[in-house]
Amino acid sequence: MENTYLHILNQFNLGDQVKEVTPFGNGHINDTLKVVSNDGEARYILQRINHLIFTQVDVLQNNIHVVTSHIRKKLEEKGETDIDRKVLTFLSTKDAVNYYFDGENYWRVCLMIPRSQSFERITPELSYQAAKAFGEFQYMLADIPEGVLQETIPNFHNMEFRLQQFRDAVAANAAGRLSEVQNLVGEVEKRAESMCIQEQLYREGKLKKRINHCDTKVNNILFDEDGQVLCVIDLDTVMPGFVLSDFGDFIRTGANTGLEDDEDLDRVGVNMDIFKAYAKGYLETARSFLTPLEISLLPYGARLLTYMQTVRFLTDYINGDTYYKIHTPDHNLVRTRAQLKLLQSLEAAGQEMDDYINSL
Ligand code: ADP
Ligand code: GN1
Ligand code: MG
Repeated sequence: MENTYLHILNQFNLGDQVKEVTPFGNGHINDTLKVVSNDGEARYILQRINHLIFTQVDVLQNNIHVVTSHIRKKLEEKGETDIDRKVLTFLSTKDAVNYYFDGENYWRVCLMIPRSQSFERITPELSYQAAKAFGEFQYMLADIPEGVLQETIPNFHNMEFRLQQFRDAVAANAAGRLSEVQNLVGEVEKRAESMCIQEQLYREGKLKKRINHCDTKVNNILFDEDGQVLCVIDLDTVMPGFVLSDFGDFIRTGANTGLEDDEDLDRVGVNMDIFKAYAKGYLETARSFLTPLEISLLPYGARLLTYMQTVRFLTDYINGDTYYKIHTPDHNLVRTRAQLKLLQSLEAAGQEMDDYINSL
């Protein structure tokens, strides 16, 4: 084991001896490691925070503290049992701070939730359970007063802002890749106006902001041994935004019959069973606080988040891969094509999705 990990872990109030530290998870942004104690039990999760992306680590860690404390309090009020498995617990350092800066990198540690599992592959049942969990998550956080949670990445899911970044990238053509992506640029531009209606509705006072998770992948939920939801994890992007973010991003990631970076576009399409299970579960826990306009926009949200991801991957490709971790030189281009194919499939399924939402 690298000495640096030991040095970092020593800054926190761990309580037991560390045996090994191994990579865990497959996120595009932070580095996640599993910490095994001397008795062979995996007890902690160590994460290196990507501070080039989360530039205000204080803000980030404070948000997470607010969110986990708030959820813990709600669970206590409800008389829940086993609360330590239903909300994340972050450790403080010996200086009573909730992260450690080693002069170069920022680190945090949380308790590994015992007897938990996460899933990389989806089923309709998991989709339904995840939907209820993310709906409940939004519901529990709805009464955090405005201004308490900050945007950990400013304008994270603001489509107008993402388009501006995209257009800046096109204008700069920093990596000289523009000529090979002209048709993709056209696909983005032809949908641009119709994809910015949330910002417009917000300015008109017709849509409000709510606290969203903003990374609603199925692997950001922990389940117990019997497949029952324990808790929502990966809280870096919990922030105020539009409610479609969470619905849309789950459909984008969960209801894709292919991979996010599938090279074979024939595999990419919409799995309607996953969509339906998610819509049903989500409305069961979220209908009480959603407006009719928000409910009617849910299928649009699926298209919007897929479009936004298309724009973000393409922007990164044009910029020369400065944001997402890549595994091949054209990874962001492959991702862009796969997201665009998914978007086209979602567009084709739009009516069926609307009909289903109306039937619920
Ligand atoms: P990222 O997606 O940025 O890599 P996550 O916080 O989602 O980081 O962690 C990656 C994976 O590690 C999760 O999908 C889950 O399987 C596992 N994991 C993370 N935190 C915990 C925890 N506290 N207890 C158990 N497993 C965890
Ligand atoms: C990033 O960390 P990860 O892989 O869960 C990204 C999301 C994107 C996603 C694409 C902070 O999430 O917004 O949707 O990649 N997170 C950040 O899969 O940019
Ligand atoms: Mg994650």
